[in-house]
Amino acid sequence: MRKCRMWIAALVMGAMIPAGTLAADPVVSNVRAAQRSGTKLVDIWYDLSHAQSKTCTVTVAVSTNNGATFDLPAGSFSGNGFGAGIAPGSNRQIVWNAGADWNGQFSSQVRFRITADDVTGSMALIPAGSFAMGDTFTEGSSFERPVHTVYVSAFYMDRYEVSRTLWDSVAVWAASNGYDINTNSVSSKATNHPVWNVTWYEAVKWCNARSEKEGRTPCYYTSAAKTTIYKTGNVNVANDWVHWNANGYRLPTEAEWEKAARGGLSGKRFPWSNVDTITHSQANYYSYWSGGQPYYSYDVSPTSGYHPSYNTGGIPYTSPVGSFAPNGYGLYDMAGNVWEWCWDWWASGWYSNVGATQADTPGPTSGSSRLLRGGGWAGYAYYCRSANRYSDSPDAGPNSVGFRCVRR
Ligand SMILES: [Ca+2]
Repeated sequence: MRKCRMWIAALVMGAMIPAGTLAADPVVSNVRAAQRSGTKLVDIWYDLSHAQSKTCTVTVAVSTNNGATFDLPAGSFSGNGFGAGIAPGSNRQIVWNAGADWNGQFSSQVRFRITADDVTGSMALIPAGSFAMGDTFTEGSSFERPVHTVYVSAFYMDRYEVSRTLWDSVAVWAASNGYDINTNSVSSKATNHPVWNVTWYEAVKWCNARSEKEGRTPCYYTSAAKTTIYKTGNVNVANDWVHWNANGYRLPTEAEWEKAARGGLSGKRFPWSNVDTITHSQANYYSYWSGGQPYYSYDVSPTSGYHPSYNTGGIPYTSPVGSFAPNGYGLYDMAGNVWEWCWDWWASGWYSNVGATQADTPGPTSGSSRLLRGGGWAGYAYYCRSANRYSDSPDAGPNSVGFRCVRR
């Protein structure tokens, strides 16, 4: 008979320093870990240095196979050495609640990878973890339910919708490097406004061009063999034609988008934390009124119709990207301004499918339209809810749809 054993043996691996580390990159060293006696908590310590003394965002990945892959969907981390704003120094501490993530397990093959990132620019780190996806208010369409738990690995997301300036900076390169997109492929109201008139196909090709321009590995290919980079035409790239773990840019999956929009909060209607209502000081949307008052109880705009500050100069009434306060992850315009293309095929009953709860789910394997999220300048408050789902044909380029990118 097998005796009761310690449920886990926590061992250690050293710091993960990415290939091509630059002199100014943060350095993690002296990683140690041990299970706290009598508990299901694991203490992880490390030293952090940075040539320019920058604070870093620190994340943890867990391997259960001696570091071959970091396969455990763990997200229950805390401590003064975890998360954003970690200052360089010795003996930074992370506490892993392994009982929450991996209860009852025993292994001598556990390894931890500590990553410190000093990125403070145009992308925000969305930490790994599970979240409740869907309509917790039971007020949206039936396809926003059931609410289900999804684990999403850590990723970076553009803080802003892709602006005309950003589009052009990549599109100039793309046009001379084999892509059939260019600076004239899309429309915009001004250089600091989001692009629109962008199809799903164009957005995906632009992601690849942005990757190649920066020397990153593209994510999208024209077959499962992943030998030919997707650069031209309208190709319905399949889930298994995507190099999901490449370091290049791609569209967010629907699950990534909703986790990011919620900003680390749960059970909130919108991306902000203080209230479950929306008004024009928070987002660029259309306040739909009926009988002299807003139609939706959670819409508290004092004026009906389009956003009064941006209802000028002909449609679309977009606003400059980042015109409103960011959410808890530092992301702007996750409600309103332009709808944002996501990766996934649309399927109305998807949330009842077992695949919807798979870690890092890429969504259905087939369909005829692709997901849109977040509402837009012409959309009602209803569509700005973080749980709302919409879709359009991938070859459509409406005047209220744009996108933003994510990457590993
Ligand atoms: Ca938006």
